[in-house]
Amino acid sequence: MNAAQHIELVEKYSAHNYKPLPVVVTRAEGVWVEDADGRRYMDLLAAYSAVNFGHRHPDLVAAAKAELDRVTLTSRAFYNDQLGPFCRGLAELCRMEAVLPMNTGAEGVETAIKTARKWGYLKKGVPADRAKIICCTENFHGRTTTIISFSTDPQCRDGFAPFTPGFEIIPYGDIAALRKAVDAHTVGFLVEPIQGEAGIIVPPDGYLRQVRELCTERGILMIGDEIQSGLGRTGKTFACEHEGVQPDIYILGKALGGGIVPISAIVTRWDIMDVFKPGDHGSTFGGNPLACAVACKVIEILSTQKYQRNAAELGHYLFERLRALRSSRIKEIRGRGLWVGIELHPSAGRARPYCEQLMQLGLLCKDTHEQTIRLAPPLCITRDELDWALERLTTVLG
Ligand code: IF1
Repeated sequence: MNAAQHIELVEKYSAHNYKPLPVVVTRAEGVWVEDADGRRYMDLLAAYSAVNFGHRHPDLVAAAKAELDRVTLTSRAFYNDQLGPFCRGLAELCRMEAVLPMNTGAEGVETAIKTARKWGYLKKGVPADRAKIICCTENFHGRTTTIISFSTDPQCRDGFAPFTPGFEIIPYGDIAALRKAVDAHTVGFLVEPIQGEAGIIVPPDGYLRQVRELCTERGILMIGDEIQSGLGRTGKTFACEHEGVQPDIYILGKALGGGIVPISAIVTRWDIMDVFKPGDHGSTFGGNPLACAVACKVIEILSTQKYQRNAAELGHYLFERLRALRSSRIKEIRGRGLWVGIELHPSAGRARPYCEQLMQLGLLCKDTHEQTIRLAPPLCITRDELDWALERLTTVLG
């Protein structure tokens, strides 16, 4: 089948959450993907930062293949030989003590919510059923019914009520609003260190440090959703590191599975994780040997700092070149490392047509919130490949 036939088949049988670009990927390697009509594109979305180390990273594929020949899934009713090394490696990477593996990012967020609530009741003495978690406007933490209960995006919420109570929304980046919202029933503050879906929104300098101090002072858990911002994307292993901050709970996902298998996790200290007794929580695939084998290799790669360094160096170069465009169409260029949001002036029109033009020139990127073009290449991108992309970005946006 050609691309048009594939698209027709998908449209006939599958709903999806947004209108994809008309590209049917059949092969992928590094930063490059090939479509059903044999066209080649550079992937500047990296599956929303799930493909941080490039498509089909050879070491990750090899780890998956080796495990496929041994064992792929056992229940958590007994152990497997990949789970321990994975949990140790991830705890050490996060400078924490305890890991609870799940599968999707949303499951990781749900697990963090359950952890914070139970910690509030057992350790903080919050009255039963009264736990409150504070979140931010324009947040994106996944699409389960509880998570969209605290979304401020009507499209994420419309038609899915009734919603889960126990959440309060405050403006992102506003430490005074957080100070005002914390009360005796507050158990946690769930925050993206940089907001992804909202358009790569970097908070004011010092915000994360102030959040850390306030959470410590008021005895609430700082819950860092690093599912998209983490694992090298911003030029450091975690986005919180840019302010020298460690949250009480990390939520990780996406790139943890190398873009090969879904795996997510919460990572924290035992004085928080020990609120769970065996049987309190779990999942069929959580901690499965195949995903853990790949994730172990991801953690090994991250420990070299190779991709964090590349994201920092080429991210700085990318920003410099984009800012040099001095394009009347561009209102703001935001982000950190190899994670960029290019917000267009309303007068320039919506971002989608620019993404379609870029696609015609061989670049795949995604618009968000109408006016912003998101760039998030795999962190393995070379300077020559980035120059290839910048030539095309200059043609379309210059
Ligand atoms: C879609 C957005 C990005 C996330 C953060 C949790 C999750 C995500 C910070 C949930 C997932 C994905 C989901 C995908 C598109 C994409 C996305 F546009 F939705 F918002 F990346 F910005 N926390 N983000 O970014 O993880 O359950 O998907 O594994 O749903 O449209 P998941």
